[in-house]
Amino acid sequence: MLRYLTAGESHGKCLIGILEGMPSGLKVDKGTINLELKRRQAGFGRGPRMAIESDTVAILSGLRKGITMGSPIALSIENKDASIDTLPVVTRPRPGHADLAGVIKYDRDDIRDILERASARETAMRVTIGAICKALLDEFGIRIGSHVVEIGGAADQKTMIKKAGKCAKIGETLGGICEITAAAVPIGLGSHVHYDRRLDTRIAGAMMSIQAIKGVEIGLGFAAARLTGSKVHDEIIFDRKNGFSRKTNNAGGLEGGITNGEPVVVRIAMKPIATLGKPLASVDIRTKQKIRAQVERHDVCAVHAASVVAEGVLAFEIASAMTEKFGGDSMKEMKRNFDGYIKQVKVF
Ligand code: EPS
Repeated sequence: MLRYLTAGESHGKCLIGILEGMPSGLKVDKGTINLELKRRQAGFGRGPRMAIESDTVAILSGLRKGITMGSPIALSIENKDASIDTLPVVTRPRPGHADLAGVIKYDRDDIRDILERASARETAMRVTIGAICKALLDEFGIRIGSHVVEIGGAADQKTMIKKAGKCAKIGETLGGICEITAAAVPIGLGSHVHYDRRLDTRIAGAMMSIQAIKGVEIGLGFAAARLTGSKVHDEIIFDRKNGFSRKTNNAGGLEGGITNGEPVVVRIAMKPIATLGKPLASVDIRTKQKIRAQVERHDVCAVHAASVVAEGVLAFEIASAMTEKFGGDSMKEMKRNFDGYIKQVKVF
């Protein structure tokens, strides 16, 4: 079983992560993690913070000479902007953010206590953890990739960039859709036997946990509801060399909560960033007077970043399912179990 925790505020000292359950004997390259962190910081529409930070990871435990030992891996990313104690009090909740519900639930009188942790800055640590999971998956030939499908309803890059530029000028923000794929995933990860062992359950939940994600589809997703069965389900074929496969992949690689050997395909919908340059109506939590919402430094669009984050999140869920199926103590044991299973599948 793989699990992780993160800690850290957007403008606190640093972001922290602990990844537990990685098998021993896996090579982890810090440079590769840092490249993933750089990818997360890129894309058009990002705010001024990205010019301040140059996210790099410090690996504090769990590795010796760059190789995992089976012990928990402790990670940190320093915040260059660590101004949390001097930042102004926030009393005007932003619609769309955790501000209002959070400040009431946790009984604070400064919304900053909420927004600092709710911020998507936390995703830098999830990308770090995802990068280590990608290293594990790489050992089994599994590859994760993603692309931005739409931004603000536009599907071509020129229009996306134009829209983002226009939104920046008028104090607006944009969301979008990303598609994340895992290729060469073996048949049989996850299980049909119980709700919480279904891999699609876990993937959907994990995707929804990414800040600002409001929808998740696997394969055809919502479009499948508008078609007849014969147009949706993927016909089965067999040949001696490749075994069983499908003519199409409308199921997005998952049937009954189990991977079916086709690529796992996930789409996520991100809402527009909640901080608007031209803020919406709100109410001051102290005076209860009508007022415009808080304007913080912000991104206009962070869909490219979400795409990279979602890769990391998918990598974790698939790596976790892999360790469950093939054992997670050492790479040697895991590979032996994997190879034996693949042989078994080939002669089925
Ligand atoms: C982010 C850092 C933040 C924002 C963004 C994500 O930096 P700051 O708040 O200092 O400008 O750019 O946060 C949000 C989208 C949010 O709603 O808080 C990052 O590192 O990704």
